[in-house]
Amino acid sequence: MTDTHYDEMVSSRGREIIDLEDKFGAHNYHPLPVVISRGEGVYFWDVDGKKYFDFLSAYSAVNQGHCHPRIVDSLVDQARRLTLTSRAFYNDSLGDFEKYITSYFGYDKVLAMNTGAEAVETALKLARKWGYKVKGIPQNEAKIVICDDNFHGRTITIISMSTDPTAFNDYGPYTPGFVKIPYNNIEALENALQDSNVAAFLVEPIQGEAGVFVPDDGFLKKAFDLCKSKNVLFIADEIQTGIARTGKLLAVDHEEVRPDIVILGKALSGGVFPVSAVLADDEIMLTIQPGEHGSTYGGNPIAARVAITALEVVRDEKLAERAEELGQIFRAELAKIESPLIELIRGKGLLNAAVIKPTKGKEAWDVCLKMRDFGLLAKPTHGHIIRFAPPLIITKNQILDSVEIIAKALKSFE
Ligand code: IF1
Repeated sequence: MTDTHYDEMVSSRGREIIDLEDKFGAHNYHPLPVVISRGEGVYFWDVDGKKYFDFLSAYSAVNQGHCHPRIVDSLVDQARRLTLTSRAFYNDSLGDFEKYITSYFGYDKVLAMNTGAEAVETALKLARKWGYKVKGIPQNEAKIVICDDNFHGRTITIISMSTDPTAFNDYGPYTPGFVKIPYNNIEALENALQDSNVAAFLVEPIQGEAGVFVPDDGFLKKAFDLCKSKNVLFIADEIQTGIARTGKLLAVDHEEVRPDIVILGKALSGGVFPVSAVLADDEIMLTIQPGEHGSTYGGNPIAARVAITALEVVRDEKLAERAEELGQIFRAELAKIESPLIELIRGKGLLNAAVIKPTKGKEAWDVCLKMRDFGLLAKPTHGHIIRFAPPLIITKNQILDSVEIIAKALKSFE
C-alpha cells in the first residue's frame, strides 16, 4: 500500500476500506483520505462518526443538500412501484417530467438521459443533425466551436474537445470537427464563426473544472448575439453551473441569454440518482427522429419522479436567491482572511474558488488535508485551486463557521 492513500488521521476502519478500493478498484481517482459513511444536508460523517461540512457537493450535484427527505421519498415511493420500462413502452412518469421541466425552463421539448456526458453527447448530436438538416451544412463537414480549458465529460468524443493532456492523452484517435478558441474571447469566436460550416458553439457559462473561471460581464450575451448573427446554435453546458448554483436558476440568466440548447445534469436529481437532460425548441429537437438516439435508462420513472421533486425543492427553498446572498457573504468573509497562501478568490453565487500560492512547501492539497482535520471537506482542482461549493441550503451561520475552519487551516501553516 503506497502511503499516499491515507495519512495518520485515517483510522484503522478507514484504512481497511481504502485498502479495498486500492486492491479491487480501478485507480482512476486520488481521493482525499477521508471515508464518508453518512450525509445529511450540508454535513458528512465519516466511518468514525466525525462530522464535516461538505464544500464540494459532489461537484455541484448535491445543491439541495445530502439525502433531501422529499427527494429521497420520491425515489423510494417510485422504486416500490415501477423502476424501469425502457422507452420501448410508455410509462406514467416520463410525460409528467417532460411537461414539468419544459415549463420550468421555458423550452418546447426535453430529451432525458442519465449522466452529464451522455447529455453533452446528445447536444453534440442534435447540433450536427440540425446543422445538416436545417442549416444545410454539407454532410460530415459540421464544426462545433469549443473553448480551451473546457470540461464537458469523459467520453472519447468529449475528451477530443479537451485541451487538458490528462484528459486526452493516449485515448486517440480523436473525434474530428471541433474548433478550439480561448475562453472569454469574443474576437476569437467571431473569427471562428466566419466558417459557414460551424453548427454550434458549446460553452460552460463559468468554467468549473478549470478553476471557476468567470468570464467578463457581457461575454455570454455577446457570444450569443454573434452566434445568432451567423445562424449558429448557442449551447450552454449548465451541468455544473445550473440548478441555482451561481445565484440564478441558470448561470446564463445573469445575462438574460436564452441558449438554443441547455444541458443539465448533477443537481437535476439532487445527488440522489443519475439524471441529465437536454432542452431545446422543436426546430432543433425534432431533427432526431424515432430510433436515432436514446438509452436504456434515459427518462426512467425513478429519474422522472426524482427530478421533478429536486426541481420543486430548488423553487420552494429559493435556492438561487440563497446562493446569491450567501455567496457574497462567503467571498467577503474569505477575503478577510490574511494568509500568504491565498492568491485570489473568485466565483459567482455558491460556486467559488481560492487560488493557492504554494508557500513554505505547502500547497492546495495540504490546505485541504488541514481543513479535513478541522471538519471541512473540499478538494483542489488543477493542483493549486481549491473549489468551495457547499450545498445551497447552507445557512449564514454555517458559512461563518466554515470560514473560521478555512482560516484556522490556513493559519496552521504560519
Ligand atoms: C469526474 C471534473 C467537475 C461537468 C460539466 C459535463 C460534465 C461535468 C461542466 C460530465 C462533470 C464532474 C465529473 C467528475 C468530477 C466533476 C468535475 F472535475 F471532472 F471536471 F465538476 F468539474 N459538464 N463534472 O462539470 O458530467 O458525466 O460526470 O455526469 O469525472 O471526476 P458527468
